[in-house]
Order: sequence, then structure tokens, then C-alpha cells
Amino acid sequence: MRTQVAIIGAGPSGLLLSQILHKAGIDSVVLERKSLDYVLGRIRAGVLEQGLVDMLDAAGVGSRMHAEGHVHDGTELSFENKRHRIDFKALTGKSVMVYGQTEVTKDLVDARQGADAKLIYEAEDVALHDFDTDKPWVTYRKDGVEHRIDCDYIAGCDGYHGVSRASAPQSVLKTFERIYPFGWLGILSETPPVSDELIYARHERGFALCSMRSDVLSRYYVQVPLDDKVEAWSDERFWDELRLRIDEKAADTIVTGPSIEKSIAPLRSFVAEPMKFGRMFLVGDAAHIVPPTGAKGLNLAASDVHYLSQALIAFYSERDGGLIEAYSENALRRIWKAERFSWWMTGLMHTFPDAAPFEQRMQLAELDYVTSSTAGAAAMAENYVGLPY
Ligand code: RFL
Ligand code: PHB
Repeated sequence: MRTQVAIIGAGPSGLLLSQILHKAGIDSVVLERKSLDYVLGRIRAGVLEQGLVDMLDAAGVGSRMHAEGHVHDGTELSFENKRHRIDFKALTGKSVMVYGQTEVTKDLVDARQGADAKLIYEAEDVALHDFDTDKPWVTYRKDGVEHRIDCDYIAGCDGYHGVSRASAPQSVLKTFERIYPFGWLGILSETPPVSDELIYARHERGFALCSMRSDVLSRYYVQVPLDDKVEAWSDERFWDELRLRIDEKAADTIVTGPSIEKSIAPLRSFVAEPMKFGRMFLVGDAAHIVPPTGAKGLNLAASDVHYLSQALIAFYSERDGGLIEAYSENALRRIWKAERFSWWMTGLMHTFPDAAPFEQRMQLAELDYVTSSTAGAAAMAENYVGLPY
């Protein structure tokens, strides 16, 4: 088989890239290791920046998001038993969209399948070849049969544990990493959200987040030690702990119910440089991870897709390879700023096991500053709604 762009991974970055290229008349094949059901069963991000909303609209997959998603003009920070609102709209003129990554993925799959796309699930042993030449190719096995795809470019959209970054020349690859000494225990429950907007709560017992997917579906998280096991957290224990960490007003009004999903995710900051190796590109989580505190992971994957799709479109329509050469540099400039914001918000809101009393007071002083100074609030709001592409 031959295609113009071979895409590894059918997460949001691979699917969005494939859909945008399709709209521009560029052919691609997407290879995914897991089944479609598995991919659609993952509960992940929930907050979309305006930039991603605009890309989904331009890709022709925004209609369900506008009908079912919720526009949020601000968020709340809770500490010392009080909530403080950060008004995104007033401070930046922008808002965010609350709409689950699972739904974005589903909308993209529907669009790709509707367009008869080459979307290959359960592709085993994907391998990347000769991307340091101008004739790269990819191999995989499906139902016991070996296949080969010849292409012009390979997009590695296969997440943190994928094969693309592992295939890059390790002598050229530089990585930067911070592992945090805690994780997030998250639950999904069929209950109405406790508030109209997200609540990010700092408490001596640890961070908590009240988020949502719809008027009848809530997503809550509590910070837990890295070695905690999901089995140790009954629903009752989860709700009791959450109530202790949020302000009393929220704790008194929260509606609890059985969880329909419960999992623990570790927190990590990670960047791989560069993001281009000859004719192979890294995109999204394959190149970088942020702790979820700033809601940036999915949005960063989308900005990579923006830079790469524009570069490929310029190449195929005008034979101009300038943006392709600049892809890594352009994407990384924005990535490092989102890494900084996610690291900053994580440091501001979490309890660190070895934090001295002085550092705890610094957190509170910074929260007081962010919630009482227009400049402090504007800096947070500008980053949360998303820096320009
Ligand atoms: P994905 O979504 O990991 O997709 C990669 C795909 O590649 C496949 N794959 C392979 N396919 C073929 N061959 C191989 N060898 C392969 N190896 C892997 C995988 O099966 C998968 O389908 O990466 P992508 O597309 O770059 O998208 C990134 C986002 O998924 C990620 O950044 C966010 O989900 C991160 N994230 C959050 N981001 C936000 O913006 N806001 C949030 O609120 C937020 N919450 C979260 C999150 C991530 C979480 N994780 C990872 C557990 C909450 C959680 C719990
Ligand atoms: C979520 O709803 O899953 C969510 C929202 C905001 C975050 C992280 C996760 O910062």
C-alpha cells in the first residue's frame, strides 16, 4: 500500500491530523495498536481551549461539541475554606469548552469512517523504517498477515509509550523529565456537578478537583500517594476525603453516588527534543507529557497537529518545505510555555511530602496574590485559556 502520510496512533492527535489532511486533499493511513472499543473506553481530558475548538470546527467535526459541550467563562480556586473566581472572559476575552476527550475522539472516528478513511485498528508490531531517507516505510501485522506501507512522511502520534519516539536515533534525542511524588485518583459518577464551573482546591490533606462532563455526569479527583491502590478507595472513602478538601459550602451541597469509573494516574512533566527526525515527526504525548493540573495535555497535542498540518499542507500545495523544517522549533516554543504553566499550577495546588512550613506559606501567599491582583489573575487566565499558536 502507498500513502502520503503514515500516522501511527488513533488517539486525538492522530485522528485530528488525518482529518485535517483529508480536508486538504492529502492522503493518510492511521495505524492503531488497540481496538476501537478500547480507545473509546479511555476517560481522559475534559477541557478544550478555543484553539482546539476552532480546529475541530474547521475539520468539520464541531457540531456535537457545540450542542452538548459547555462553555466556561471562568474557574474557581479554593483554599482556606473559601472559593475565588478567576474570570477568564473578563481577563482575556476568551473561554474554554468543557467536552470530554472521549467524545472528541468519537466525533473524529465517525468523520474518518464516514470518509472511508484507512483507519486500521489492532495493528500489531508497527515498525518505522528509513525515515532518514526520502522513502520512508512502515510495517505492521494484522490478523497474522504482514503489511507494508510506503509513504512520504511518518507522523508519530502514538502517545508516551509508543514506538515512534523509541525508534528515533537515541544519540540525537534529548529528554527532560520531572516525576511528582503523588498521583490523581479520579472517579466518574452519574451525579450533577457540585458547581457550574471547575473547582481547583488546595488543602493540607492534598489537592482536589471538581470537574464535569455534563449536567448529569461529574468527574472528581483527589491527590493520593504514588503507592496507593484503587482497591483501597471505596466510593465512600473517596467522597469523605473529597468533602474534607473542598470548601464547606461545596462539601455541604455535593451530590454523591456510585462511581462508574475509578483510576489512578501518576503525574509527570516530560519533553523530548527535537520533534523531527528526517521524515518522521513526533506529535502530542509521544513527545511531551504535562501533569493534568493545567488541563493542557490534549490541547498541546492539538497545537502540534496545527503546526504539522500547516507544514504538510504548505509542502503539498506549494512545494514549500520551510514550515516542515521549522516544525520542531515552532511546536516546542509553545510546549515549553505550557510545561511551565502546568508545573507552576501543580506546585501551587498540591501538598508536597517534604515541603517545609515556609513553602506552604509561599503557596498560600501566591494563591492570595493570584486571586486578589488583576495582573496575577490575568497571567493565570491567559495561560489556562491557551497561549496563541
Ligand atoms: P494518546 O491519546 O495516548 O493516543 C496515542 C495512541 O497511539 C496508540 N499506540 C500505538 N498505535 C500503534 N502502534 C503502537 N506501537 C502504538 N503505541 C501506542 C495508543 O493505543 C493510542 O490510541 O496520545 P495523543 O493522541 O497525543 O493525545 C494526547 C492526550 O490523550 C493526552 O495529552 C491527554 O489525555 C492528557 N490528559 C489531559 N489533557 C488535557 O488537556 N486535559 C485534561 O484534563 C487531561 N486529563 C489526561 C487527563 C491524561 C490522562 N491519562 C493519560 C491517564 C487525565 C488522564 C487520566
Ligand atoms: C477533567 O475533567 O478530567 C479535568 C479537568 C481539568 C483538569 C484536569 C482534568 O485540569
